[in-house]
Order: sequence, then structure tokens, then C-alpha cells
Amino acid sequence: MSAEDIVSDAAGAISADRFVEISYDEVIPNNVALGSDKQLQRALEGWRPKYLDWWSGMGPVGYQQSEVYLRTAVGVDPAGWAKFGYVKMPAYRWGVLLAPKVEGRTIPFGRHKGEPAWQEVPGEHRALLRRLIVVQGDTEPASVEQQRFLGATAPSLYDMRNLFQVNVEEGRHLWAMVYLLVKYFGKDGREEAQALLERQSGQMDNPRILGAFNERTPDWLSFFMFTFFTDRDGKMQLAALAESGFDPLSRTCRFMLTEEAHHMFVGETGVQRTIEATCAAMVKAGIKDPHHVEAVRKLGVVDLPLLQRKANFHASVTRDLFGSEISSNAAEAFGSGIKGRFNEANLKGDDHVLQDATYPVTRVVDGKLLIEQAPALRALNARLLDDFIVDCQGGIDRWNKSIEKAGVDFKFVQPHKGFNRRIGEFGDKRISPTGEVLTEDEWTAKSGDWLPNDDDMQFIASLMKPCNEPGKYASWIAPPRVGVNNQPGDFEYVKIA
Ligand code: BYC
Repeated sequence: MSAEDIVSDAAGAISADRFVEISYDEVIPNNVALGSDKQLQRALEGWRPKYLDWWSGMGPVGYQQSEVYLRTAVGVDPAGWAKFGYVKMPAYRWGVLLAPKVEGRTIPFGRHKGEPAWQEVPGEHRALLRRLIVVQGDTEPASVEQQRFLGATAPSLYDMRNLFQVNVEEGRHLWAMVYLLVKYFGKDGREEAQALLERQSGQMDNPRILGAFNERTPDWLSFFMFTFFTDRDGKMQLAALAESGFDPLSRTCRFMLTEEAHHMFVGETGVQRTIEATCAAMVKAGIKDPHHVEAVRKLGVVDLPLLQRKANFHASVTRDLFGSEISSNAAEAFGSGIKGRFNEANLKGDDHVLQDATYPVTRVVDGKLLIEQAPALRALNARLLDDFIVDCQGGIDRWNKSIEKAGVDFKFVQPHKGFNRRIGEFGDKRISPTGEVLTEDEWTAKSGDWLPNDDDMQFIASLMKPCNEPGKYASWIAPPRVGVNNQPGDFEYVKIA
């Protein structure tokens, strides 16, 4: 099916009552009545060619003329209506999609709690709001840039397709933030929208804003760990912004969250399938000890201790994305009704204002880890980080179950919160994965056991060979249990041009 077919199918679908209307007849698909806001339409249509230039210059390398079996959103209701079909990536219908408006919605937290949600930017909070939207927007193209070389070493067409699906959706998430900037922030917003296409991941002079988005994603294990851990930061941050008193931001983030879920699925199942391949190969070869690294690597699979080191790296770098545990910025964002807590509106048992509340924060005092009660308002980043760690554990437990099922004696654990941090309470401290405070020398002596070392990276690089035959998978990863949209095992997810 061509991009045009998707468009006409989508146009048919939206005539049905149950779809929240998305117009696919326009240059920019949208459900924000773009056609009746000529100024906004002109601004977005002016930005679009620059975006397409960025996509061709900084997006996936190669495969731009390949037909990829992609999902395009054709509705924004909770069921996440989607249409699957072959599309060349540059013809993907990037657009502006907001979750439906909730009539009578009020601000769920902070000083303005209970007041009607804002439909326009509240003047007094303009700068803060713009900053948060820019930070969020900056991560989206950054991740596409980080992943741009991965197509060439995809372990299967299924995985290649998932990579490209993630990439086009991150592109759409950029559109979502650009819509907010251009519609609500006038000239400043248009300049910020331009700057989002100019900063570049890892570039010395004009890097992306947040640390993790300037790291390399050099191989597929990094990609899976990134989508497991870092996209989950996306989930937590978007969920906090979805609570915002600024209703257009809330609606934008609510729809983005439905797309984010797929990215985390790609990450969790990618690691899971890697584990499955490793355990199956070990069992077949009669290797009992998961630490018998040399023997395991000879089988062309990834040893579990290496996977743990990869997880340690991505977990710790991602935790930095939550900012300082104690933050006056976060207190201000909450107090002013701009950014809530995870699941704010459904949190029971507090007043959602937090003026007198406290929250336990782990700190290093006199070389020891202590838990101190901090003012809850200033500890919101610490709380979101804790929520994130709990959220990660569900996936890690599922990985451990499959190891146990295979009869292999190994368990993934999350490193201590303070391990390998650069931002916040632990930014200038050295903490082991099990939570001991270390000297610099102790850290230097041991960190190679806890983080991927040169040997690991060389071994991973040696495995990164493309496997482009439909239905075939690289040695180090098991096939998925179910195909995309229930397609059969030998489905050609990417028709390589
Ligand atoms: N690297 O009080 P602080 C996603 C800066 S991922 C570099 O500690 P605050 C996605 C901070 O900007 C989700 N700088 O923290 C995932 C501030 O600078 P300014 C992205 C950092 O402000 C995968 C200063 O340090 N969305 O969507 O409370 C694929 C002091 O800040 C870092 C968001 O993050 C760092 N790691 O919180 C694709 C939500 N951390 O302003 C996409 C929007 C802090 O003084 N952003 N700094 O110049 C926010 O809510 C907040 O900006 C942060 C920081 C949570 C990031």
C-alpha cells in the first residue's frame, strides 16, 4: 500500500463517527483545524521544508527510498487507531495530533488548583513553559540523530522496520512541540522551532540540551536499552506534562504517550529476545555458568554480564535526565501548574499543593548514604526518578523470568540510584552499583566491571552484521513471538530499494 492509499484510507476512516477527526487532505495532517488558522498554517508550512531537509540530512542514513511497513495514526481516541501500510519514510504523514479536549477540565495541582485549565499561555509562566517545551522538543530529533546509522546493521527486517517506526514517530513528536511553539509563542516560538533543527546530537559547538541525547547509540543493544530506559524517561516526563494546566500541552502529551508505549515495547522485547537467544544457545551448548564469557561469546550470542553492564550504563545516563533531585525549577513548574507529578490527577491522599509535605531523598552526608526528608515541592525530580525506577522494574522482572525459565542462574538488577551519575545529589560522588560510597581510586579500579568496557564494545561491534532476508534473524537475537500487525514470520517489513 502506498502513502497515498493510507491517506485515502484514512480519509475514509475519519468519516466514521467514532474517529476524532484528523484531516489528511491537507499538506499537514491535523486535528486542530489548521485550515482555519491561516497564520499558523503559513508558519508550519514554512517550517515543513526545513524539517524535511533536516530529515534527509540528519535522519536515517539510507533506506529513504525503501518501502517500509509503517503505522500511521488515523485517530486520536484512546484505542489509538492506526493504519499499517508500505510508506517511503520521507512521505510519512507527519502532522499535528492532539488528544480530545476534556470539557470543563481544571488545573489538577499547584497554586492554581481547581481553576479552569488555560487555553492560552498564562503570561506570568510564559518563559518557564517555553523552556520546558523546548527541552522536550529537543530530545525528539536528537534521538533520531543518535540512531541514524543503525539501519545498516539491523539484525532483521522486523527490527529495521521497528527502528524506522520509532524514528518517524520521534519526528512527529518534534512536530507536536513545534506546533505549540509556533501557535502559542509568536516570534520567539518560531525562532525556537528553527533552533530545534539546528542543534545536533554530539556536536561540540551546538549540542542537544540534555546529556543523554549527546551520547552515541552505536549498536542495536544500545538502541534497545535506549528505548527501554530513555524512552521511559520520555513516558514519565510526558505523563507529568500531560497533567499541565496549559491544556494544549496536556492534550499534545496525552496523544504522544500512546506512541511512546510502542517505543518501550521495542526496547523491552529487543532485550528480551537477546536474552532468549543467549539462554537457548547456552542450554544447547551445555554451558551452565553465565559468567563463562569466552565460551558464551563463541556461540555468537551476548553474554548476560555484558547486558547487565549495558543496562547499568543506560539506566544511569537516563536517570540524569530527571535533573537534580532537589530542584527549585521543578518546584516552580509544579507550583505554577505547568508540570505535575506522574499520575497526578489520580494520586490519592494529598492536597496536590504540597506546601507542607515532605519526601524522602537519598543524599550523601559525610561519606555515607542517608535518607532525609526534604520539602516535597523541591523534591519533585527525586520523586519522578523514583517512579521511573519502579516503572523500569516491571520490564526487568520479565527479563529475569525468561532467564529463570531457561534454567540459567542469573538475575538482572538495577544499579543503585547514585551509580555513575553526573547530575544532582550524586553528580560529584562515586557510588558502586550496590550503593557503597567509593573513593576515586576505588571507582577507577572497578568501573570496568560495571560499565561496558572496550572489549565489550568490540565484541558487540563484531556481532552487528545486517540480516536482511525476510524471516531471518542475526544469531544473537530470537525472532519475535508475534509479527507487526500479526504479519507472518517471513513478512517483508522493508522492501530495500
Ligand atoms: N543534562 O533544577 P535542575 C524524551 C539543566 S525524554 C544537561 O537540576 P530541572 C525522549 C537544566 O536544564 C524526556 N542539563 O533540573 C526519550 C537546568 O538548566 P537551566 C524529555 C541538565 O530544571 C527518548 C539546570 O540543569 N523531556 O522525551 O528541575 C527518545 C538545572 O536544572 C540535565 C523532559 O525532560 C541533563 N541531564 O529539570 C525521544 C521534560 N538535567 O534551565 C524523546 C521537560 C538538568 O537552568 N524538561 N539540566 O538552563 C524538564 O522537565 C526539565 O527541564 C528537566 C530538568 C527534568 C530536564
